Amino acid sequence: MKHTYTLLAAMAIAGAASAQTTYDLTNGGTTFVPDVINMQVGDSIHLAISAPHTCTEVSQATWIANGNTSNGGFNYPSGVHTFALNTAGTYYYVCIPHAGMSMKGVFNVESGVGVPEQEANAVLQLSPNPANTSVHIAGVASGQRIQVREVTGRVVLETILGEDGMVDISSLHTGNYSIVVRDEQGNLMAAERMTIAR
Ligand SMILES: [Cu+2]
Repeated sequence: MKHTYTLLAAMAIAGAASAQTTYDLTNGGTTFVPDVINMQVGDSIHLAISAPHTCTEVSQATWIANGNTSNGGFNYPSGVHTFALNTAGTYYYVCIPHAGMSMKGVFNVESGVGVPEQEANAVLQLSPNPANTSVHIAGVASGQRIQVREVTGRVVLETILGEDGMVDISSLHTGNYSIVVRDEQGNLMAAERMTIAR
């Protein structure tokens, strides 16, 4: 019994240390599917997009403006590509022909220790972050649709941001999430990582 337990524990530790995930990213018409991917450093993207779409990294400012000027980062034409992201941070990308239609998405790449990198983000300011039972969202107008997603991409909470900017997250368990803001048409407006710690 003890032997079995020790073996399982060793396997769990080995798995946690070496686990790498490949996330599929494709397009449905002029939308990236999914348009938010939460991942860890070293995880990969398996990109499969049809012509004439591209997956082109841009600056945050360009992304917000629905522009299509490359920032010199990754820039994949239509087809199938697999690539890893080995530095933590938020990566913004668009489709060059359709950026003006808000065909865009983000990769939220976290460092392997489960603590998000702190970085300036003019789009969404979450406070506190790590959060406990509620989080204050600044940087978007009240009335916007807010989604809270697990690392897997599953939406676990959806609400309309009130005047006070507060979102009740007391029903969610501790862990890493992302907060995603969409407009009335469902277009991705902003995304930021959030940790819940208690
Ligand atoms: Cu496109």
